[in-house]
Amino acid sequence: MSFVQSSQEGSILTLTLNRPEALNALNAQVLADIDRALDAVDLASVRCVLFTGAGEKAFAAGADIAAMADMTPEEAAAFSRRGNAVFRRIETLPCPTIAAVNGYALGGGCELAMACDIRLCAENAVFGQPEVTLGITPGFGGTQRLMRLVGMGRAKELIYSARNVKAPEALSMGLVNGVYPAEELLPAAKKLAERIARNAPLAVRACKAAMSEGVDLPMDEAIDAEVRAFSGCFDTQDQKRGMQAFLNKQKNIEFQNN
Ligand code: DAK
Repeated sequence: MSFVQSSQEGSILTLTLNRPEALNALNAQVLADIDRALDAVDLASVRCVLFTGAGEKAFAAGADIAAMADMTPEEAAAFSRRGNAVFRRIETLPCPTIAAVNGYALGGGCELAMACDIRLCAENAVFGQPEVTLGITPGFGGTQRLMRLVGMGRAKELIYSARNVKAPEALSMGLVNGVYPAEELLPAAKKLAERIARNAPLAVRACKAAMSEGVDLPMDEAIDAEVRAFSGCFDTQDQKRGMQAFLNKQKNIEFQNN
């Protein structure tokens, strides 16, 4: 049995953390199951991956505190490396990812959402990095990704104070891109995923690669990343399809992933 449910509709793959009795807390098995689900992503047919949580209360309430309570520093380092490796895989997945945050996204749950390209949330969502209240630091990328998303000052305030942020504030600081009534969250996330999936998939992936690579580079090197992404598109049939369709005034073109 897996703690991650995988279901594909068309080219949209939804991965649902499925451990609702512990608010989808991330233990070693959940991380291994996410890793396995990522192994199974077939980029020939998947154009966007959605992450969400089972149940009405939580996306993920963090790393599993019971599992961490008695870890030695060596075990903690291994757990952190493991979680970081899985989240980095999510972040570097070639196709776009969307977190549909349906409730608590605390600690590792917030970090999982931040490893995705785009975050949408339900009105009941709560974000936070409560680790310092437990005597630890964020361990799955929170000290690094939060400041990149909301700026250094806000990230430091939230991480040092362990203050939780509700959906409207998360929206105002750019941590999420949209807030929806709970029942409209998944449909909205799927609608966005479908809109992304209608575009040339290799071009979308090249945009992701250029932005992900460029964000930490000096501008001249970042622009080189864009030149590589842009020129690479001219090796694809989809560039020819897309431009010919425009020139022929043809609408609703189907891109082919090549
Ligand atoms: N871990 C394990 N179990 C959890 C959990 C968690 N993070 N969060 C909730 N649960 C479990 C509860 O223990 C409870 O289980 P039972 O008692 O029913 O068996 C069940 O889920 C329902 O939770 P509550 O009864 O507490 O539900 P409430 O609605 O009253 O409260 C809550 C919801 C989300 C406010 C509350 O559960 C809560 O505060 N949860 C903990 C949130 C939290 O502190 N999360 C951050 C975890 S720390 C690192 C690696 C990773 C990390 C750090 C370092 N290294 C190795 C360096 C990451 C750390 C974290 O994510």
